[in-house]
Amino acid sequence: MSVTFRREGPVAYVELDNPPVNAIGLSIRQGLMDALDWIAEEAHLDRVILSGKGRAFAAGADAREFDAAPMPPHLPDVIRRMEQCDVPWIAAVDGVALGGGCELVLGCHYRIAAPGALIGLPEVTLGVIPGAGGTQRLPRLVGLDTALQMISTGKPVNAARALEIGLVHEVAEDVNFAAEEVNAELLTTLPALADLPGPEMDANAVNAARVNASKKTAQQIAPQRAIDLIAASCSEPFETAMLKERATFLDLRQGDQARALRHAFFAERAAKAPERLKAVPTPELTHVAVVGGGTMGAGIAYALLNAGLRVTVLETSAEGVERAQANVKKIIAASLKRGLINDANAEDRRARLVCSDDYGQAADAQLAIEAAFESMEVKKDVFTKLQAVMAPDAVLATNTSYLDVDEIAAVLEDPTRMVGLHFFAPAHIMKLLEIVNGKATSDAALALGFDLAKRLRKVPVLAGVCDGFIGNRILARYREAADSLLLDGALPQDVDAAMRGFGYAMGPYEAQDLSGLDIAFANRRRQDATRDPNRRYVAIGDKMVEAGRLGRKTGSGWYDYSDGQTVDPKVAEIIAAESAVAGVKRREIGAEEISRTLVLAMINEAADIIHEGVAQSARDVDLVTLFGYGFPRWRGGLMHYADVLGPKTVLQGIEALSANDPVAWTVSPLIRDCVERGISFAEASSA
Ligand code: 3H9
Repeated sequence: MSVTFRREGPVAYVELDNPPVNAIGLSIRQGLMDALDWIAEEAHLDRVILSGKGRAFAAGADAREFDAAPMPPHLPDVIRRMEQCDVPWIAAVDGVALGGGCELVLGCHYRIAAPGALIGLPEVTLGVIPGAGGTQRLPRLVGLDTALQMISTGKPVNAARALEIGLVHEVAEDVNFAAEEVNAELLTTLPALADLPGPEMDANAVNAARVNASKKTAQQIAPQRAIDLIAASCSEPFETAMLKERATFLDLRQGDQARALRHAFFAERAAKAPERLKAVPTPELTHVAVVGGGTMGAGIAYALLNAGLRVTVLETSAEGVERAQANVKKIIAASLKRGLINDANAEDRRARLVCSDDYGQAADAQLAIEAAFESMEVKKDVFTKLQAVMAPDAVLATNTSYLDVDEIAAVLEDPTRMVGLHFFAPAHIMKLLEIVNGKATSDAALALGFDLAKRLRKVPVLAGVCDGFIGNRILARYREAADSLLLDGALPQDVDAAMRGFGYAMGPYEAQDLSGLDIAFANRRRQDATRDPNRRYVAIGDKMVEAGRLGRKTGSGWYDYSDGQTVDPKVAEIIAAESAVAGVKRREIGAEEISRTLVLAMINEAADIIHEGVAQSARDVDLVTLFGYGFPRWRGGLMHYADVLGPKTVLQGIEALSANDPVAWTVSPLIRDCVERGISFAEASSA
C-alpha cells in the first residue's frame, strides 16, 4: 500500500508510503483517490492530515513514469478532489515536498512545515513545468513575483522562508501534533487556492523573470513556458489555465530536453561502485594524507575536511608547508564568507588539518592522495616516501591527469594498492571523480575510491588507463579538432561562439585562456615521441606559447585581457601565418559546421574509449562530460546527445569528415557496430 489511511476520532490520517522518497507514481495517485472515497463515506471528520512516511513528504511525480503514456487517475484531478473535499486537508510536511509533492501541499487547506523541510517546484530542472496546478495555485498563494522566482529557477525554499512568503501557515517541530492542534473552526473558513482570484499582473516582474531565465538557462524551453503559464494566472480563469498547464506539461515531458535532463538525473544517481566491488571490505576512512598543497591539493584537502576527515597535507619544504596551510585556510575563509559554513564549522575544519614536511605524519592514514607536480620522477619519489611510512594495506592514489598510472605503480613493492583518483579543479566544488583502474589495482583499492566518492558526495566514474583517461582524452581530441578548424579558416572567437551556441558556458579557447595554454603545450611535447607522423599537426597553440600568450595569467592568450576579454588581431595574424606555412587556403566556416565537427570529434573519441573498455558505458561518458567538462546538461551528456542524433547520422557525419582527413577521422568500431546492429550507443554499452 503506497498510501495508508486511518481515523482517530474526528481526525483522518493519510500517509504517503512509497520509499525511499514517496515519489508520486500511479499507486500513490490511486491510493489518494481511495483515501478520498473512504473520507466521503466517513462521518464526523473535522480534518485530514496528510504526511509522508520516512525522510520525505514527497519528491514529486515519479519521473520513471514519464517515458510511458500517462495513466489515470492523474495528479491534477487527485489534487482538485482534495481541494473540493468537504473535510479540510492539512499538509504536515517533514522533509522534502518537491514538484508534485509541493502541489499536494498547495491542494491542502492548511499547511505546516517542520524546521528542516524543503518545499519547491523544481520541475524545470527536469525539463518540464509543474503539471498539477503549481503554476496556478502558487501565484495565488505567494504572489506573482515570488512564484515566478521559485518556479522559473526551480529553487526550493526552506521552512523559515516558506513561512515568510506565506507558503505555509506555521513551522512546527512535530508537524502531526501541530496539525491536530489547529482550531477546527478556523479550518472550515480556509479557501481552496483555486477559488482565489489570480494575482495582479506585473509586466516588469514577468519580463525580469524571462531575462533571468534566458541568461541562467539559455536555450531551455521549460522555464519560459512556466513563465507564460504563471503570467496566465493573472488573467485566465483557473480551469482554463489548468488545461493549458496540463497540455504544456505533457508536451514538454516527451521532448528532447526533458528526456536529456531525466537521463542526467538518473545517471547521476546510478553512479555507484560496480556490483562486484560492493562486497569488498574496506577500512573506515578517518585520516587521509594529501601530497602537495597547491591549488589542486588544497581543494582536495578541503573536500576531505568537509566530509569530516582528518587531513594531513605533505609538502617538501617549510615554505611549501606554509603555502599549503595558507591555500587550505583561504578556501575555509571563502566558504565562511559565502555562508556555506559557520564559525564553529570553520574552526572544526582547521582543527582537523595538519600541514607538514614530515611524511611520518601520514603513518596512520588509510589513504594517501598524491597531487604533486605532473612529473613521473616527482610522483615516483612521492610514492617511494609514502610506501616507507604508511601501513602496507593503506591505499595509495595518484591524482595525475595524464601520466601512466601503471608506470607510477611500478615503483611500489605492492602495486595493487595503487589507484588513480582524478579530481577536477576546484576539487571541493567539481562533482566528478574519475577512479582509475590500473593494471595491478586491487578491488580493495578501487572499492575505497568509491567509498571516498560517496563520502565526498562526488559522482564516481570508473576509468581504465590511457592517455587522459576518459575526460581529458575527449578534451584533447576536442581541442585538436578545434585547432584544425583554426588552420582551415575559423578564428577562436568563431569557435567559442559556436560552442556557446551549442550550450557550453564557454568555448574551448576561452577555457584554455583560463587554465593556461602551457598545460596543453606540455602535453603535446610529452606526446611528440608517440604521435602518428601522418596525423595533421597544428602548431598554432605552440606559436601562441612561444609568443608568451599563456592565457589570462599573462594578460593575453587567445584573447587580450588588458580591458576585459577582447579579440586581439595579433592572434589572427599568428593563425593566418600558420595556415600559409601549411599551404592551406583559408575558408569561411559557419557556426553550425564548427559545433557539428567538434561534437562529432568528441563522439568518435568517446566511442573508441568505450570500445576499448576505458569507459564502462555510454552513461559513464555522459557523467564525465556533464560533471567535469561543462557539457550542457539539457543535452543529457555527450553519448546521450549522440543517441539523439542517432548512430547512423553520427557515422555519416564522421565519414564525410574523414574524406578530407582520414587519419584524424578514423571511424570508431563501436559506431559501425551500432549502425550494423541497429542499436543505440546506450544499448551497445549497457550489456
Ligand atoms: C513533477 O513532480 C511533475 C509534477 O509537477 C506534475 C505531475 C503531473 N521520481 O536523490 P536521491 C529516486 S516532476 C522518481 O539519491 P537524496 C532516486 O532516483 C518531479 N525517482 O536521494 C533515487 O533512486 P535510487 C519533480 C525519484 O536524499 C532515490 O529516489 N521533483 C524521484 O539525495 C533517492 O534519491 C524533483 O525534481 C522522482 N521524482 O535526494 C525532485 N526523486 O535509490 C527530484 C528521487 O534507485 N528528486 N527519486 O538511486 C530530488 O531532488 C532528490 O532525489 C531528493 C532526495 C531531494 C528528493
